[in-house]
Amino acid sequence: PQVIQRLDYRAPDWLVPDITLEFALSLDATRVRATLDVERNAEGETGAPLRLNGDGIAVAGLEVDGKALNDWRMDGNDLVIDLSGDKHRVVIETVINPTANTQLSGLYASGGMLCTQCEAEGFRRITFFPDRPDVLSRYRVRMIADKAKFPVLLSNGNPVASGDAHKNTHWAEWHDPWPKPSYLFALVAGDLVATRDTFTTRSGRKVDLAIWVRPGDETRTDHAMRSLIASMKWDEDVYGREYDLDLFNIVAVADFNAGAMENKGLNIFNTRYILADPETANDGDYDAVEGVVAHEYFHNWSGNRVTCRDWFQLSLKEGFTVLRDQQFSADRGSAPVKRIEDVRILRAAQFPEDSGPLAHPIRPDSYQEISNFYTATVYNKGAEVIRMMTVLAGAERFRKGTDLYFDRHDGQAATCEDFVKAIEDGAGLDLTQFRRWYQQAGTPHVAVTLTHAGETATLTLRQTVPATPGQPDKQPMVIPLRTALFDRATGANRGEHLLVLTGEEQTFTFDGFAELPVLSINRGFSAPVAIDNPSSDADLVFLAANDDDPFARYEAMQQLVVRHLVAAVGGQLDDAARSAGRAAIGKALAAVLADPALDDLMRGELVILPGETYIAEQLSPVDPGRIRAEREALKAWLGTTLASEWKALHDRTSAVPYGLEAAARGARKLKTQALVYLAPADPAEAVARASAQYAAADNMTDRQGALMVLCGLDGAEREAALADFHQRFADNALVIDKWFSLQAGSLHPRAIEHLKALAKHPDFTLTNPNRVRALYMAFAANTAAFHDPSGEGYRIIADLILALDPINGNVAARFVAPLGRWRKIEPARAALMRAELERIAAHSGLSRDVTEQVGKSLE
Ligand code: HT7
Ligand code: ZN
Repeated sequence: PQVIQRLDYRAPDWLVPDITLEFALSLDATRVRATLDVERNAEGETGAPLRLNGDGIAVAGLEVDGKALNDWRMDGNDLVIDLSGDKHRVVIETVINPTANTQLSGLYASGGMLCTQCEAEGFRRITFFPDRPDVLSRYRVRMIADKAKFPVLLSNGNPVASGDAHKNTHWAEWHDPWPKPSYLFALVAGDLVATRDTFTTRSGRKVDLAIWVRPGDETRTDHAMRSLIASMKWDEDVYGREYDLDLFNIVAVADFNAGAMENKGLNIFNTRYILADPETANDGDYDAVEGVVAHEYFHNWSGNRVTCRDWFQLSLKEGFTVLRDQQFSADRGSAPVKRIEDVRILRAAQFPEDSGPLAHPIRPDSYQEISNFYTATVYNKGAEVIRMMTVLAGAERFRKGTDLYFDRHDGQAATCEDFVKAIEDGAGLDLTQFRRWYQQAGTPHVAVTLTHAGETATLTLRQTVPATPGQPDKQPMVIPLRTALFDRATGANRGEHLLVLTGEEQTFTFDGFAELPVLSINRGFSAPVAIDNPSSDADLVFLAANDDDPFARYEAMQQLVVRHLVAAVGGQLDDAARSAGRAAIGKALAAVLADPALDDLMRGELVILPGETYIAEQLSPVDPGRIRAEREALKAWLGTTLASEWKALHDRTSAVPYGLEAAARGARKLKTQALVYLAPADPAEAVARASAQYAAADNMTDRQGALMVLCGLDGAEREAALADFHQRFADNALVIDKWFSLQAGSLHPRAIEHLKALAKHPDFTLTNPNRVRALYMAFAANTAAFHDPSGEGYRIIADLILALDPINGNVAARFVAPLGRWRKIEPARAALMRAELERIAAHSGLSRDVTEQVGKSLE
């Protein structure tokens, strides 16, 4: 396979300052006429021919400077034209079939409408073009289409003109004044309705806002619109960034490979991240809509005005934009709870990636298929790396850095190095060693020892960065750790220190402690590292109840449980140690349940047990069956021991009426958590309460929570609730996705059997990515089912990959990672996992996406 190397970057030989695209749109034969004004790039290779990328398209006509041209050649997928001068006009015609485009990249059909997805390399499936992010063009787009089928015609920028044409057709012309790379081009044609609003920017520009959806869905766009308006205001207030067109359009489509796309002035969204109302969207869905709407809007500056020079720089826009959307959501709701959620995602998705065969730095060095690099590492670890810059610089100086970055690079295609340099210069930091975060993969581990002598506490920190594929030896990183020491006598801390670990080992001393203090380290999760913390269980119980940093409270609680479960799974606990461990956890949990100073949203975070993947990360080799068994056993013990507390909690929270405010949301979170603990302890009680919660539910959070608990248990109530849910929401695809997920991800011992039946359900289809993810991602994350000792779970996922790959290689490739973790799993299962990867690899005609992921997973 061809491997693209970061260091092979060369400036483009030709630029395309202007392009006009004319589309004669139809579902199965769209004609595209592209007029490219091309000019030689002084920085390119002298005399180089014009090389235009294509993918699955053919030349249906070609003119240069007004004359038909036959003297062109294909080099693989590239169209190559020898041009004598420095400036030419090249006109290319292609014909594409959007309905046949099941890959959902380029121009495709979704439920009778037409839409585009061009990032990363979809534009070349529409027309021949230098499809790379450092070629920026002004776009003029003319569309002609059947008026009844496609009454709405949208593209980037501003509408210029429109009118009726021959035989029931109409046309529209759009112009985008901002030069942009081809990956930001977008077009939508369909029968859509808009919810409208306006936003006036701080300099007084009135911007028309529209969210376009299929008729009937317009009642569920309010939350997205509110989120958009709040994002526009926030970016002005916090980053000084103002919107730069008179119009901002969002379109929601049901078939979409990712979450959403930041096309200039015309964001295209997965319906999942736009549509929300209390009956059909849970509280997490509301947060996701807010976060993704903000994320795409923020790209207007971090991604569009300043774009990426090449795809190795993806984290330049994605890491920074994730940080910005996280900061926005933190400001909108509870900042500590948002931080905990972000860390939970990082640990569940990014830590395993960083310790597996697909590990890569946030700025990768090579790729075969760039779509495989839209990863938790590039996005979430990328955000953590920039967050560390904010910790080192402080908010004010960091803002000086981002101002300088936007000033310096506005209108350019920039690199991660440009970003770091701007923060360095603007914030006045030396980030020389810090740059290693861009170069080295792997989650650093920090081993901690705290000793005490006389009046002095001595903290020793030792870092190791694990070897990752292609990077056997690592250099020490810059690790900023917000730290506090608590006085045992007073229970108070002496103020927070920012300890910056730069060497392999460093010692820090603290005077004035009469006895060994209690250590609170990596507060706020100031660095994306794993801390090997020696604190006793008693100290963790103390921190869980008393730390003044909310994240540290959560962390202490997690550590207490993780430590216990890791020992239990490893068979290291005798009866006495098991009882002592459980007692410590029970005590901490009881304190959390009783603490009147805690709000319910935060309480909800503190009572959630660490996830199975995070526990697995601490073990090697992993026996997933034992993790499930021990975690469930602990849950059952806590459910029994604190049974009256859980019942009282369920009663109290059930009395809180529905609302979107924090208190009501917190109550809903706890309501289902109470059932989660009661389920293994007292199934009959849990079934009765869950059925009542389901029946009384006036919102999706309560209904889905109750159904989730019922799904894991046997009985008529389970079947009745599932049937009711399906029938109630039969015409709502996003809710039916939940119905699939709940069953595939359930704790039920026959989850595999359920999955096999669901795969044959008439509502299941391989052509809709949301539906595929709903069923199979939930299943792959269901450790007991996926890791069934028979290997059936592995076979199911391998079969899925093989069936899905010809339809949608991009989505198929996402399912390789669960099988790729085989090296960390106990030998019997590992052999079965590896065999499935080999079975996939033996197939001919695999997509580049799946080939790369499977190849790396077997290396
Ligand atoms: N920038 C967007 C990336 C994206 C994408 C990538 C690969 C295949 C399909 C895709 N759809 C959107 C999303 C974002 O980060 O905002
Ligand atoms: Zn993004």
